[in-house]
Amino acid sequence: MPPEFPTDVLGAEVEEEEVTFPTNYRTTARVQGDPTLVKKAVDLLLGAERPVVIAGSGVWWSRAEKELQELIELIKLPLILAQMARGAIPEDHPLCFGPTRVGTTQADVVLLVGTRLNYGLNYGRPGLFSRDGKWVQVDIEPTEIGRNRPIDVGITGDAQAVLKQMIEEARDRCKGREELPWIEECREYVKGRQEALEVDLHSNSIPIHPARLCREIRDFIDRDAIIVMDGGDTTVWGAGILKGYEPGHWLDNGPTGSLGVGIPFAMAAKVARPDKQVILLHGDGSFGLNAMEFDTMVRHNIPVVCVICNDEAWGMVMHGQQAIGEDRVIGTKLGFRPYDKMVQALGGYGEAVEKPEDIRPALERAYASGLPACINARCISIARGARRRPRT
Ligand SMILES: Cc1ncc(C[n+]2csc(CCOP(=O)(O)OP(=O)(O)O)c2C)c(N)n1
Repeated sequence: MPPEFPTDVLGAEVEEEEVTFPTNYRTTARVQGDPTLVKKAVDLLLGAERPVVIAGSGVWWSRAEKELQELIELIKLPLILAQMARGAIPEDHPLCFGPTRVGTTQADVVLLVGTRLNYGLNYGRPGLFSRDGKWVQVDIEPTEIGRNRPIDVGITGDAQAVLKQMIEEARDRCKGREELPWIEECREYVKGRQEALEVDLHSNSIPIHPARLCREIRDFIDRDAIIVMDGGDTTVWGAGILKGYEPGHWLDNGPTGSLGVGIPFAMAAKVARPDKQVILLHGDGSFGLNAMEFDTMVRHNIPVVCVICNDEAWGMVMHGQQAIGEDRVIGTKLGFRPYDKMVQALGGYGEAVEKPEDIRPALERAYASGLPACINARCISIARGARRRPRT
């Protein structure tokens, strides 16, 4: 590998006492929110009939999980989690609705904490979010506030610090506060969505339905497994079916959808937390981008288990093409590549899976192997909600 620094710099010798090592070079100060705006935000939340909180990765970076939980329990607010905030609050908490965009079309007050209105939240697109609702946004980066839509109360500040301020402001005003009927409506909505998914979760179809694949993974992995996802439709299925229960245990393509991050992320997660199960759910197209990093994992003995939802396509893009017309499918069919054999050849564990009942035994064998492993599952190519998509 060519040096990235001039060799004379790399080879230079210095006396240790001449060096200032980087200790205490970061402040522990947290940016507090403007108290007037904090009060306004709490007034809005306490006066709301249909409030919703959407929390994103900023909650993780600021380690604000405890405060987030305290606030939603105090005011009794339904919570939606996006990206790295998945698992910030266990997703079986009665006020936590995971990634389901519950109630956003009817909400009269929306509190955004540490998240952009990025593509994961459809940029706050009208129609998906209520038009007349009041919006409160808390973000450490002032230019993010109001970027994609007008904000009624914009609070620049650290998520943990501002949530603490909101808790202090709300505490005495919440004595005897009961749950709004709205929360039950949210629960009913999520129940309905889950029921609609039941058939797919238990599908026996061959090739395998992605929902069945995700359910098998969900039922198999430990509650504190680190979940990594990379792909298009695959990650939409995975995000809706897998659940986060621990802060900082969820890594995906992030706000720009950058494919190829899966193996590097999973590898880093396993190195950081060797005691944990790391599961990587991958699309087949995106797997190809950094697949050779399996060699790195073999050489350094990093036993990540990767399951490929192999729909033989750049699925999400292909489905977009198909929505215009079958004749518009260009360059997105990939065929079934034996990635399992590739991983085997590199010294890892590899297995192809064709039938849904073989997924769980394959997961057991992959984890038991103690090797970096690839389960290459042949799946049907289907977008979540495809039945509702317009066809022309
Ligand atoms: C680096 C990068 N290139 C291109 C895209 C555009 N893109 C979004 S989804 C997708 C298809 C992904 O296919 P695959 O990984 O097989 O997952 P699937 O959609 O089939 O589940 C593409 C190409 C992207 N998000 N990132």
